[in-house]
Amino acid sequence: MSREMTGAKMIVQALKDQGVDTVFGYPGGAVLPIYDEIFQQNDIRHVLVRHEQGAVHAAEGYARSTGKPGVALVTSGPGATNAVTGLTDALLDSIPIVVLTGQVPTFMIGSDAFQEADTVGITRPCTKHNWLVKETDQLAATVHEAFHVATSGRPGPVLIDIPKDVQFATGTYQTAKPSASHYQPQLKGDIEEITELVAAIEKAERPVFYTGGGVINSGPAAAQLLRELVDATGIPITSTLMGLGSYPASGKNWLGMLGMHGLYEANMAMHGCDLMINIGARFDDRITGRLDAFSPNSIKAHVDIDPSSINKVIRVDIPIVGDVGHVLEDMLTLWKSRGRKVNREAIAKWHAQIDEWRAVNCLSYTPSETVIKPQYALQRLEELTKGMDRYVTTEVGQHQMWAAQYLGFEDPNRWMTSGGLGTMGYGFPASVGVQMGHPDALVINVAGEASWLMNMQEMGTAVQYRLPVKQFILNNERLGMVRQWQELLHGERYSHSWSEALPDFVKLAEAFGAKGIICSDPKDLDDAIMEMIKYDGPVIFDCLVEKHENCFPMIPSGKAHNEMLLGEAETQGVIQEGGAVLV
Ligand SMILES: Cc1cc2nc3c(=O)[nH]c(=O)nc-3n(C[C@H](O)[C@H](O)[C@H](O)COP(=O)(O)OP(=O)(O)OC[C@H]3O[C@@H](n4cnc5c(N)ncnc54)[C@H](O)[C@@H]3O)c2cc1C
Ligand SMILES: Cc1ncc(C[n+]2csc(CCOP(=O)(O)OP(=O)(O)O)c2C)c(N)n1
Repeated sequence: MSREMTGAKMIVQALKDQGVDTVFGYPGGAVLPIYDEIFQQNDIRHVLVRHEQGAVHAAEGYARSTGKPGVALVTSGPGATNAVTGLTDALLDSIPIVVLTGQVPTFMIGSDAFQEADTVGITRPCTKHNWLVKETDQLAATVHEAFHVATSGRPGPVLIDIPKDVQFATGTYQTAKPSASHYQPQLKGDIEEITELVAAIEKAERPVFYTGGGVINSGPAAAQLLRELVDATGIPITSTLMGLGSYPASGKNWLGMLGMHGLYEANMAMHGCDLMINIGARFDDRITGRLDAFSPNSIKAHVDIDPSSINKVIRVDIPIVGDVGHVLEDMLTLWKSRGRKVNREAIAKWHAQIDEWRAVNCLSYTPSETVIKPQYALQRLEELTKGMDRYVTTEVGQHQMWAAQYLGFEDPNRWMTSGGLGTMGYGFPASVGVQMGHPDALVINVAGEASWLMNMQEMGTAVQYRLPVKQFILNNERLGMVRQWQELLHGERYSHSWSEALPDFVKLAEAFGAKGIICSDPKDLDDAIMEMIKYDGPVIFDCLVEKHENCFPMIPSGKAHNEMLLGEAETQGVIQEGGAVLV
């Protein structure tokens, strides 16, 4: 089907044809023709954010929680530059989003026109791909290609820069033809490599699954297949921050998160395993620690859809390029056809060893009756909300790590956090995006007060669209994660890591027309959390917590897995040097 229409109308039509129901955006001169078209239709909801960074993070939250691509629309110049942090965030975390930017008219490009910025130049390194469209006839096909690129293979952010004259001009609308794209990533893994991996699993005595965000990217069917394979083999499984929920936290083979602030048992299993099966993770430095000491005696397999991810950081013995879902399906078929063999005796011994590491109870902390410990706040939040239709976003810092440690995720797409870029200010707008995608769900942003203030303007968005997002702020009046590093690694010189002028969060909530709750006494915490959950509207919960609590376990940068600091467990003297357990 081809039809004549203006470029602006084409954009809106192409979004509809892509099944888009929500766009997060902020208008300006260079996108007014598109806003005019949005005004004249009812199929796509436009959410007016308060800052373009918020639009992109909201699109990320929407995308991660729904499995559909997120869409943001911003103007030229400052609109586009404000979107850069969100684009980079989505690139590092492999989140599929399509960002549309207005541009000055084609005949003015390069003339230092009002609100002109070289958007494709600026965003080239922080997008998976970007386009400047100079012909209205190319517009619809470019939008369709953009959705294909954003969502295929390793997902990521794409950007289309659209000059204003291209929006006004008339051209021919082209419908989507996905098969026409040159970009067709490999989905099926090499069956010989997969067979080699299955054979290695049969022989392994201390195997471990190391899973990551790629399982979530692949879709819910992949998480289901992963569960089947783990149950069928009985192999213990850990996950990165980005993969939480792929395997249920209540599952019997679950080791908890690994890495810098991961659980002792997960990191020790990675260190001591003889077969590491990486499914959709990228050997990030928060995981590997010191590279020459990383899991020294294991055979390593790596399943990843992005060939450039393989052997980038760690050389592997069994590389498999393909989509997690497809590869797991082939693994399961082979596993069943070969008679489902594992070395049961060795694996039982391996589990016994892991149980010893687990007995260290690395998440223990000193409780308090007078002050709310952040860990306690999250334990109570978990207890009072688990089983609910719950989605959690976070900001960045200690609270983020405690949330990963103390909240349990049973399903994929329920946990949205900024892992790769570590963007303070991500969580609140992301929660707005999640709530737009799941209007009836309980959406909680676990925040630190410093991160939260970075995009607090989105309170206006939450109130305007009646989004009942809960902002659960663990307020330590410190840049907690920075303060912790200064305490442990910089001789307790607390250089600029606290704020002397925090707002009254209850009054702030009220100023926006939302509800504010403050809690400082552990005895009041349950009631206050219940009040937050039950309130039908946006809430800022100011949870005043212990100011100098440290987040453990912790592998200091550049150290090996078996050199982790355990905090409480260590001071109780249960760990020997080298990681052996004394209990
Ligand atoms: C303060 C702070 C502390 C942190 N501490 C930790 C920590 O202790 N532990 C931790 O785990 N992380 C931690 N992180 C996060 C860390 O920085 C990385 O973001 C994270 O470890 C990367 O996760 P991942 O390996 O799963 O990769 P992702 O970034 O999720 O990448 C996914 C990988 O899967 C591949 N992939 C994508 N789609 C598919 C598909 N369909 N099929 C196959 N492959 C696919 C991609 O190519 C990529 O290689 C921390 C972050 C912050 C901000
Ligand atoms: C945009 C941005 N600036 C700076 C940092 C560095 N940084 C990481 S954690 C952190 C402190 C976060 O403080 P807060 O949000 O209060 O959380 P807490 O660690 O206290 O839980 C800082 C400054 C960052 N990650 N992102």
